[in-house]
Amino acid sequence: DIPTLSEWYASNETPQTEDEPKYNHDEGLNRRVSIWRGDITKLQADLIVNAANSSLLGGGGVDGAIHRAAGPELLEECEGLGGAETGETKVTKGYELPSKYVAHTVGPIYSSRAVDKCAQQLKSCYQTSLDLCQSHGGGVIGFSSISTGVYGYPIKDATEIAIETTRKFLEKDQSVTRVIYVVFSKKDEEVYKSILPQFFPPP
Ligand code: AR6
Repeated sequence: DIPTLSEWYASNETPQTEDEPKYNHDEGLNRRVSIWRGDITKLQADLIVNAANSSLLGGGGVDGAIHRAAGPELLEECEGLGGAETGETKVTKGYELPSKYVAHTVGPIYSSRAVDKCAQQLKSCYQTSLDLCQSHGGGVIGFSSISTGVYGYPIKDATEIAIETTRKFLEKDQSVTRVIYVVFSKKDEEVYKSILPQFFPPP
């Protein structure tokens, strides 16, 4: 049972924010967003988002974990996808995973000399994943923290992009009932917890 932001805010644990809220409070939206520290391959969602590479044929990190947990049929389907460009996303079934679908998105390899381009590509990863969740029936989507591992994207910047893209999407969409940000480390959890209240403020 993963608490929603709404439940988190209602608990005695007060969120610590450095900055002023960038959006208005919206209780309906706060009930559709969660953060969860754990292994995304254990999450039961309608669609989980894999931080893949452009081959879409697996790799290390969360990609390796998803392929191991989904079983060999996932790689077979991926072999038919023909890869993807940075910022692009392609969907497969989840096979042995508890989730129905996997959206394989290709995050940017971070470069401090191309910050704007990286930001635009990362935003596209989140946007296209949300769009694909919608077109596959909506429901619960679980995001991994795209590009913030091997690909080196600074966690705070990446988290802001993840959350702002989600906020804008949820305001217009009703089919995605829940967004779960899956974080792997305590440190990443703290970053998400400090940034979420700026985009989904408490009452
Ligand atoms: N569940 C949830 N999050 C995880 C898991 C897991 N089981 N394992 C790792 N993470 P990364 P990238 C977190 O490096 O930066 C692969 O080789 C991890 O702690 O997996 O987009 C691909 O094939 C980090 O916070 O993805 C590509 O070649 C986040 O997932 C390349 O790495 C993303 O880290 C993509 O690099």
